[in-house]
Amino acid sequence: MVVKVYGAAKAACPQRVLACLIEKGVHFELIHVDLDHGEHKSPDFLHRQPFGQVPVVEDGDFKLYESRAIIRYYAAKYGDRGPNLLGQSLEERAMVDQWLEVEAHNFNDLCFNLVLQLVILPRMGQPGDLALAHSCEQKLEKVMDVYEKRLGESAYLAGDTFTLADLSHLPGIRYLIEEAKMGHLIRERKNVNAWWDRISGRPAWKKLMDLVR
Ligand SMILES: N[C@@H](CCC(=O)N[C@@H](CS)C(=O)NCC(=O)O)C(=O)O
Repeated sequence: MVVKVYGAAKAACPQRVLACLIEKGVHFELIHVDLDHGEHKSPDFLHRQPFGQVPVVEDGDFKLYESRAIIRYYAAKYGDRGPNLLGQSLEERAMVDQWLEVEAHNFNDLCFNLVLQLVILPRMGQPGDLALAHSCEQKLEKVMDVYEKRLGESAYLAGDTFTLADLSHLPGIRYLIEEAKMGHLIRERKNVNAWWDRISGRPAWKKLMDLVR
């Protein structure tokens, strides 16, 4: 069964899902949703995702939205295939959940706002709010200090192996480094920098970047 992924290849949230599907060797078809022309707000699309956002997956009759729910689903569904992205013991799984929550609630909002103000709004011909971007950058410095300490204790966020907790950061950090020119947040921290090199060097992520570019 080919999984249908509705989204835009260049958007971060669909990339989170695509990275997971590639890690797990799941066949997918990407159905482009034209965000630039508001296709995600059309009645047809709202029928699939009532908040008008990508990604959405369709797997036979099963439909799911919210990128982190989707990656959890596929990591569990294909638990016996490819790398274990969820952790083995109850405690390992709880650590994966903890860092997935940190990504969603401590990291993502700041990262998204920085990219919005510095990249997306200017690209749409609107000035970004530089004061807001600066405040997000300052807050993200503090968040990354926590990551730096954590990654001094283990090679990956949830422990010794790559999991969804790491995978979930890939799209946002790539945006920060390559598009928002905020690479110093990563590069100036030894452990975070080594972790980024490890996770962005994975064949699945490189394959996705080849597809996207
Ligand atoms: N929490 C949602 C967020 C989805 C989201 O923000 N998607 C963005 C693309 S990365 C989008 O559709 N933006 C258009 C919009 O919000 O109008 C998820 O993780 O799936």
